[in-house]
Amino acid sequence: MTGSALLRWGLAVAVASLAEAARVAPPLPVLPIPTAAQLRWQRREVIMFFHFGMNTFTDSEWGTGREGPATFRPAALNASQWMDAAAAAGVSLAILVAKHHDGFCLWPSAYTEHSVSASPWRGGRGDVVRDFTDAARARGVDAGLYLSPWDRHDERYGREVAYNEYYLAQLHELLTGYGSVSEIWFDGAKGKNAKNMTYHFHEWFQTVRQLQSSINIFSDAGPDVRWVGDEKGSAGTTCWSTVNRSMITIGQAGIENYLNSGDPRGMDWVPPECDVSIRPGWFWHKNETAKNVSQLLDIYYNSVGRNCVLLLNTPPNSTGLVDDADIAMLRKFRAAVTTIFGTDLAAGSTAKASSERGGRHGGFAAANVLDGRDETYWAPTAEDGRKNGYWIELRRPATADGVGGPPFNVVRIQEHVAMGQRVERHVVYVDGAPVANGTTVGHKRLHRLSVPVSGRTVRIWLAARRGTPLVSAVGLHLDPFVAGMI
Ligand code: FUL
Repeated sequence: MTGSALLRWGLAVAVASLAEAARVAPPLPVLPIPTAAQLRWQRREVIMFFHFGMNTFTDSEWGTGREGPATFRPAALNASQWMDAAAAAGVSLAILVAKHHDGFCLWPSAYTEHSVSASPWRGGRGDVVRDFTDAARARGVDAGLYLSPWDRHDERYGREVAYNEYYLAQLHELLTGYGSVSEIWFDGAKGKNAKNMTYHFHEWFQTVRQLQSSINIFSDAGPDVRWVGDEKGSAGTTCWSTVNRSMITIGQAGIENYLNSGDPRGMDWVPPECDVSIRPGWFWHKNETAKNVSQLLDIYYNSVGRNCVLLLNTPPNSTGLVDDADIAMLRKFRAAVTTIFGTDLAAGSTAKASSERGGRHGGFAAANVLDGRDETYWAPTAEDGRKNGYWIELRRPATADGVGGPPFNVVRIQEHVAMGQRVERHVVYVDGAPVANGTTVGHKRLHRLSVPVSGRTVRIWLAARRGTPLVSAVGLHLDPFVAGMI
């Protein structure tokens, strides 16, 4: 063979083997898995709540239902100013309480006279839901709505069919009149002495789905998003996105622990949302003030850092505006989160793992945990776990002193939850010494270390799991607020 013939032959062989090297398929999911809408919701991480209504004017949390509509008179309601608060917090979804337990409707419902239409506000021609949804849309924020099942005003409450029909008619108004609604909140709360009444959740939920196909339905029991079981913004240190919905009765006490931790044997994907107010109350009260940055960061770590979405409430005041001080606090909170997570001290590291599905170039390499994308992930081979167990390790570039990488005190681990939640127990080692351990990981697990550590290698040991673990990210951060540096 001449030299050029040899070259042509060599090229032909190379092209043929390239064509033959079909890609290794992704592993099978571990059921249950999230819907597209649930995944979108999960990736929002922080969303906002606006409690505003009759209680804002009566200095109460639970109105009696006997308040006169004339009491509702915000002098300068401006929903686009509320969106300044949403922008300060950097959220992409905001939920408005359209009707709280007192039954007063913030939109001109055709099915009751107890609404903004009967109030002096804007001569009875105002519609807070309209202002809110318009303002949100104008700022690129998605809108959600809360419609309290418990209604202390309406005389139909207690007459099962009549009230369920009324409630459903209001759902129709809210879900057909205001464009796309991303989340609807069904609150299980009800006073001890309230009339005994069965809510027709099945009818309500199916109607919601018919009217808004990509909405997420929140209640104690989902079906899409569940309550976390407390109002402190704190999930369990073990927190599964899965539960068995059949174990949960909406509004029933005693299920809080189950909701807080979820269920590793759960057949339903219903991840938790942590609702908490920036102030002591859900509604605005003159003498209350916002939590400080360190309290808000604790809440962030205990919610977002434990596989949840944080639903943070900032109540507008009786003028119809969010207090400037609250907006300033949201801005500080956001800035703190950016300070901590805006810099990844794992950047520039190399990654290796106990094995890589399809090899180093098979699409599931260890390096995927460093690429900043949710869609890519590290997957081990199926046989891996039988040998040394599953682990992934970052090797960091040396600092000038050659001793270790820059110090960090937060370790971030993220599972590729689109394929199911798998990790049951994990340990974090720095240069061979354990620095943190925990149970579940889920969409995001944040470990705060009591003191910053340096080190060349960070290894995540996945000690127990349902199926092979799939990890989409590992990050290292320095939180100056923990270390008392700020
Ligand atoms: C609770 C309600 O009773 C509170 O007033 C508030 O709306 C909170 C978000 O849910 O169950």
